[in-house]
Amino acid sequence: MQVETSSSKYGAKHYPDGIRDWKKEGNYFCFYTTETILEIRVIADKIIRFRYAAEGSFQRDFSYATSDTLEESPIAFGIKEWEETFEIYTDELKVFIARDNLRITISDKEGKVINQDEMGYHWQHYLLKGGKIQYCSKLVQEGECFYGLGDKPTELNLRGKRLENYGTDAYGYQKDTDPLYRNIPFYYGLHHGVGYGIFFDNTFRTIFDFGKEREDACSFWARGGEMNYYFIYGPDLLEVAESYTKITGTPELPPLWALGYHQCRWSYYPDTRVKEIAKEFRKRKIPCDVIYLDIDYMDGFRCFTWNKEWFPDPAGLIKELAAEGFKVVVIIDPGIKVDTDYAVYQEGIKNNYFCKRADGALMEGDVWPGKCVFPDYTNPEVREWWSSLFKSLAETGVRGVWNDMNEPAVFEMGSFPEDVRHDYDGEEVSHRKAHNVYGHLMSKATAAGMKKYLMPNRSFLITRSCYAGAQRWSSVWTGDNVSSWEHLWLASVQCQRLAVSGISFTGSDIGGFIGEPDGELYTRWIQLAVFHPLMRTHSASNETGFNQEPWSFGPEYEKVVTKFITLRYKLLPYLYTTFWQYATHGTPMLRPLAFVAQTDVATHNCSHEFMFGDSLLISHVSEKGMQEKAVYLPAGNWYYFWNDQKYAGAKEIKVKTPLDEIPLFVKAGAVLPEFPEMQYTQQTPVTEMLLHVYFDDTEVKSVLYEDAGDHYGYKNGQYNVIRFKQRSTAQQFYLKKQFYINYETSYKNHRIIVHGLPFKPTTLVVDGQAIALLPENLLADNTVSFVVPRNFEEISMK
Ligand code: MIG
Repeated sequence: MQVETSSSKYGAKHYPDGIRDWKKEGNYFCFYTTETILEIRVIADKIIRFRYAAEGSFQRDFSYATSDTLEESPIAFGIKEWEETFEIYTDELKVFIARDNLRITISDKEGKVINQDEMGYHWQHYLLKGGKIQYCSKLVQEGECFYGLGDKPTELNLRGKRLENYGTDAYGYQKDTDPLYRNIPFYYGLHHGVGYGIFFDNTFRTIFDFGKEREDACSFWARGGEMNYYFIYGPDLLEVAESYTKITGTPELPPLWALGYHQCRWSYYPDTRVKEIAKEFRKRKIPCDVIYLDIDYMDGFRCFTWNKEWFPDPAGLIKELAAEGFKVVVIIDPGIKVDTDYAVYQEGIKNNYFCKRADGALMEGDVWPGKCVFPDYTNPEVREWWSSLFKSLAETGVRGVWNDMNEPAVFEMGSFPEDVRHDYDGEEVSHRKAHNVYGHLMSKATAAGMKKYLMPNRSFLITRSCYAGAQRWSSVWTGDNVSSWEHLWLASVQCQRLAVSGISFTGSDIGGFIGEPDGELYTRWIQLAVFHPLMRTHSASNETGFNQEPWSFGPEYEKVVTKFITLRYKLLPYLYTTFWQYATHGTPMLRPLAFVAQTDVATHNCSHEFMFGDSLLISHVSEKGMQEKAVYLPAGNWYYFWNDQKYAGAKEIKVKTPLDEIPLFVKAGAVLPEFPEMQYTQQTPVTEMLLHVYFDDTEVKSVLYEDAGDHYGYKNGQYNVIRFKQRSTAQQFYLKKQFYINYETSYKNHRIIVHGLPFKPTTLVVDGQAIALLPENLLADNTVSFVVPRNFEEISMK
């Protein structure tokens, strides 16, 4: 054992000494040094879990992040004993453990180093507060870039930064504010074209240093708990993302309406105002599916109550809105008003459900209702109770819930003091260990309740705080942002980062929560948000009376905003398919360019652009008055969405950016499905589904997923997966389809529009039958449109 000097806050640093003994049991290995035990668990070919017991005994092996469905798949692996190391190998990886200091080197099967300990594991007594600080340090590899870590409002590549996770109500945060609301201790490394991930599953305050303190060291530590991390190998970053998402769990499919447009404000009230807003959308023909009720719908901010004066008949209001195609989402905060006449308070007190301080007094703090107490969501019994409270909301017709203030946020104090006690599923811990999962477990209990009471309908949840894995039950938004151009960029970076951190279902408050955007900023923000999985306008404009609705900025802007919200609805089959890919494979819906072209260093620091799904590349307009934008296109061919101009990638190009266009590219060869225009999802049955096919002479695959858009029939196979393969040549267009079909769509035909044909076609053959092409089929010299039955299998054109 090697020991360094100590200070009054921290004890000496302890480094493991040599391996004295080892054992293998099933798929795990243990290595014993004088003090420290290292457990290595082979989870899969490319996933290895490392756990360290500082002084001879492991803590309870328990996680709020990992999915119950995570299987440790039986695979081929083994161990070799070398003179200086042990080597654990799988078909994909080699893990070397140094005999004299326990340091780890991980390489691919050819021996190329992927990740290597610098000092590796070490620990230190936390003299000031008790417990042990758990460290691990790795070497920064040449040219290494770092990504991930949830919602950090900073450059996409985290190299040179130090960041931490301790959920915080960061009202009006700015670039580089840290920490923010969410706690996702997961990062990626990329060097020499090879990507990997490290998920440090520890709920204490966690800190990551990506070569800031020492240029050549990447280290991460927690102020308690255990060093417990998953190493996830790619080499493709997207594959790392998929594996991480499988470890921490994939979501169910959301109701289709949740992918529509959401309108929110702090707050819409009384009920007549809510109806007015809804009417305005329909009158102006601006599509919208969801209206939110912020805190003012409640009676004195008491959760699960309604303000009788402003909302005398909530069920009636919701019914009326439903008839117009609107769903209602209501906010629920964790703070329960101290009020002896209030049933939720009474029940919680009676059953001992609220958090207590170390001395046994209730944890009391001021939030919106005044003095409040707070449920201990880390107690499974409390979670069950909390879930049950949603019965009345569901019965009133509420279809989604918005969990706020759950970092937890407390006025004046900021959050809970660290001495607050928590059950932590039977472990009994202080707030230091439970803080980062407080909002996580609140949202988990909320989701469980809404799901139960809304059955057979799907429900929707949005939460502000969470820990890794919350994507299993909730969406998130980026919190209290500001109406500024810098925040438009932050929204883009934060959503990309959340998506590669397992949480794809995310968006920002369009237009900014704090402050007042002008028409141009609002319009540019709407254009970006069409390509965010969650599309919601929200603002805190109650005080000033400022309005932030799509029509608030005058007719010129309204027209463009309407065009883009309409486009959102046309793209729904594509967005929904992308969600399905995420839900089934864990593939992030938003993909930073570094994740789609990782061997191209030009993409590594690119934060202005990203892909939404397999086929669309977006680069938002980022400055006031911008007339033109430089866009980097990764390798391959791309069509400009607005005029079908074709570009070859692996270079930067410039496009004009008039107010009614955002730089938007379609991957050549792709099939892009499109709904007809609508005012809300499932307004009328879709009678014809458009398929835009973008000609290319390389082989390109696309997919379309369809189901009822609600209910759980898809879990019993009631869905369609249609796979397209375009294999055209310069002389012939050729599209082939394969499908699994078990859901009856309302439409029977596809209108197909082929873009960018290099020739003027004369013959069209559909499933072996020649069909005459008439002049009206030619939309332009290189654009052809025709109708085919939904179940076609093969189309060619010369
Ligand atoms: O202390 O419910 O981030 O979206 O409108 C502010 C009022 C509390 C903060 C949320 C914001 C919400 C607001 N809430």
